[in-house]
Amino acid sequence: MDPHRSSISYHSRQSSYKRERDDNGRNPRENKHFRMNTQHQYRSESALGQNPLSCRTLSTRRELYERDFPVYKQPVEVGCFSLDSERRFFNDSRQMRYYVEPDRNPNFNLRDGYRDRFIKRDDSVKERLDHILRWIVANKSKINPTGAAASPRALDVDFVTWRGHLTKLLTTPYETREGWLLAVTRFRGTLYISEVETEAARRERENRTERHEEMMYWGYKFEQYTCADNTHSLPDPGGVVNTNEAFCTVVQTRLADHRLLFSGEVDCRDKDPKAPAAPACYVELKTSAEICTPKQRSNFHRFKLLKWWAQSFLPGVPRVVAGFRDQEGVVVSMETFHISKISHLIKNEYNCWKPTVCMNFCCDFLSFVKRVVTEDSHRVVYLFSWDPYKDVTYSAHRDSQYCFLPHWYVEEMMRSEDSQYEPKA
Ligand code: 0WD
Ligand code: CA
Repeated sequence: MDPHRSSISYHSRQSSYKRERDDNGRNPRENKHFRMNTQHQYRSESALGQNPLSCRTLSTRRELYERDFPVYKQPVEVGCFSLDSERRFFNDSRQMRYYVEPDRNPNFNLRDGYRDRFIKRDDSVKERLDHILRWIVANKSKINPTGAAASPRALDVDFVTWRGHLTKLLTTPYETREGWLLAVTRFRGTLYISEVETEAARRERENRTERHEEMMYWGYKFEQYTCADNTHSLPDPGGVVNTNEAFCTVVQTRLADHRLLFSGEVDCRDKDPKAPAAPACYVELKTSAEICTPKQRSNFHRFKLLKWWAQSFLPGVPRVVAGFRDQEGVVVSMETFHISKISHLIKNEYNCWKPTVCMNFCCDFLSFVKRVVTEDSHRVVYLFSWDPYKDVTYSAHRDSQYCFLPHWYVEEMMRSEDSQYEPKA
């Protein structure tokens, strides 16, 4: 079955997605499209196969993405929202916290409170894009400032997703352990991307060791030692850590010709009222094992800094403050990493990751999604699947367990769109 001609639920085996070879005739549209930029032509062809408009898979091989850095517009914060201690949504910044710089050698005990002052979010509950969609419904005018007349679609963006999903895409060409599944629905012209937990991830989540569970707490405990609730208070390490609470920024930006709207959780902001506007005032907090050997330093550069860079670069968060901890969970030193300097830091690492490969892969993946996801319906999900050392493949599913746009969202968007065309009284 040809996935381009039919989006009726089908589930062919991977081999059937492989492109039909097309050695001679390409159609005139392709020639026109690819004559614009000869260099891009060859790169795209090698990433996508001989015939970019009909290929079924996308390669993740690094060397295919080593070209000029694509245009990535300065991300603009268009709003924010908060999730409270019971995971309730608020269209405001009530969960914003303020960074309080600790000593250089702070001796924070990250294990404190794990047993008696920790409320853990239920991570078996899948929230999909719901919080972002709630924000969109509450803020539609902010996304379409010129009014809907300028655009036939409900939202004036190409993609809506979580920042964390984009981070996974950026790091894919270098990922060797964890695959991913991304569900995509085209609805009123906009592509919504929502992660689906893989079987492997579910097994890992359900079989975490006690040590692993505790270590996941350490990152949140570090936030509690370094964040205050307002500009003139101090952190309260005696309080409860509740991982239901979150402050999320919503940003708009553009990657090449892809207009993106995404949200990401922000740990805290600079408390100086003269600090630059968001997202430039935001601070990402991290903990990491202390670095004692050259091998550990090299691994930190190769793996950790890649993830840290990708996550903060996307929303335009300029710095990561890291607490380095020992085996017992005590923070022994602090270091600030400026996102714009990370690529220099890793330059001496042999065969290291490259920001341009990350961004070009993400860009080509989004182009691939635009080409594949043609049927506009909240009832259809295209499932993109990737495992390390493999190509990206996809399947399409109608009225399936993968549908993720909630009824209240679909109805609200249809209602408001219809009302735009009502004659003015
Ligand atoms: O259910 C899921 N599979 C996911 C849910 C995956 C990714 C995100 N989310 C939700 C969470 O509800 C969270 O509130 O999105 C929100 C964060 O979105 P994001 O910023 O796009 O995600 P990401 O960049 O992966 O994570 C940012 C922070 C993490 O900080 P660290 O320093 O560890 O990277 O969000 C937190 C965590 O503090 N976080 C979560 N908190 C609760 N539950 C989760 C989660 N599943 N994932 C990340
Ligand atoms: Ca963090």
